[in-house]
Amino acid sequence: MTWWSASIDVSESKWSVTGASEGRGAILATPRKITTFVPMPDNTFTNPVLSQMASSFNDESSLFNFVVKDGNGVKGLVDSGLTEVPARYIQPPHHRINKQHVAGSLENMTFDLSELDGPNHDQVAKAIAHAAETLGFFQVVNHGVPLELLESLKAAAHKFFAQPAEKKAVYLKGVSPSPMVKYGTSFVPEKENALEWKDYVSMTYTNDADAIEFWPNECKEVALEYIKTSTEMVKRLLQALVANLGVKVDDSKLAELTGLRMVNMNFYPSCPNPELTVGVGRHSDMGTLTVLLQDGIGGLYVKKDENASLENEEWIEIPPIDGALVINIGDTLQILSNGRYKSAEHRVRTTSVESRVSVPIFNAPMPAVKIGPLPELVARDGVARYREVIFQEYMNNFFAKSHDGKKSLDFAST
Ligand SMILES: O=C(O)CCC(=O)C(=O)O
Repeated sequence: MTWWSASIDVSESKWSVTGASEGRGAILATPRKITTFVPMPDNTFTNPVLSQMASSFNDESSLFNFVVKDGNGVKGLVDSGLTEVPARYIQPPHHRINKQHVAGSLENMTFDLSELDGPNHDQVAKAIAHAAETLGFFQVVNHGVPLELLESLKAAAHKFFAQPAEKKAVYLKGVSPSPMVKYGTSFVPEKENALEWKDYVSMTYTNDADAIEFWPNECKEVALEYIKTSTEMVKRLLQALVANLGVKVDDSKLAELTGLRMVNMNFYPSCPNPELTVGVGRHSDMGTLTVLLQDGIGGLYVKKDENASLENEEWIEIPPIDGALVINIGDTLQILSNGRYKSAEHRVRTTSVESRVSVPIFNAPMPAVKIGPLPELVARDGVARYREVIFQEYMNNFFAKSHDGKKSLDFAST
């Protein structure tokens, strides 16, 4: 039998497997360094604590197994006590969130949706459309989602991720009891050179009965209520945005464009090196409209001018506002509007202070729906800026690549 030693240098909290040894079950300890020897009959560590150590955060494939395949997630890494991010999490400089590129915080872009029912309807609808045409991001209050529910959603997210890895890992891709529930980490870890500092659970809505049967107990009721209470708001926003384009789209078509709904719970553990990592890399959302609840930690940024080069780009923070929901335009709405509405490029920084949670609902077309620029707009503009695509194909392309700004839209470009 081969015996291996694993050592922890307590002073630096670096864990590493230091090599084979014939020592037997010995534990050597000094105040700064502990070394222990464990049997390796088939290259697996049996003691869970040591196996964490051994899946050394410097060895790429052990790290990948520990975080991605075994479902420990970034939370598992952080709970192991590491004090430096492993190399696999270090982003190339142009993906890091550099304070010099932050151009302030989003102001005067919070709309009171109750005003859509009163004498200020046109003014508010116009302001919403203007936000959609420029930044692609805004915030809303009096949105119809109860404020207590927002608090319960954040608490449910914390409760889900606080569970031991084995409880969450039952929802890993390939073993989850339903394809409608997926727990994971980063975005597409198999394709990413640098991983994102985020764990998530994603729940796709098909019907109430499936949600109650398959979604995780810790969050199913609140997530379902969130979908139900936000549906009317999404419809009203889309009606206002479509009306502003001067075209008629009936309600059944609007329902088709938001018929696929996914509610995610995102967990961003505190990070020892926020300057080197990202919570979510630069990307736009694939769907029609995203509704996002964020907690009070902050860290969500939107790119100000989509055409700015990497050197000149500026990012605006979407500040947490108690009781507000963040809305952003997705690729589908940019395509439908023939480029008039901007699918917003955004990203999330990490922080060493505290863990952050966010709860987006991605409202997207049903997979079989064809999306393309509305014909009236093509006739008016004299050009179709996008081709017609089946949303399932758009989605397949979206999930096949790592986050890279607005490159997802290239799939539909003419
Ligand atoms: O956590 C956030 O604020 C944004 C999350 C996000 O962009 C995403 O899940 O795609």
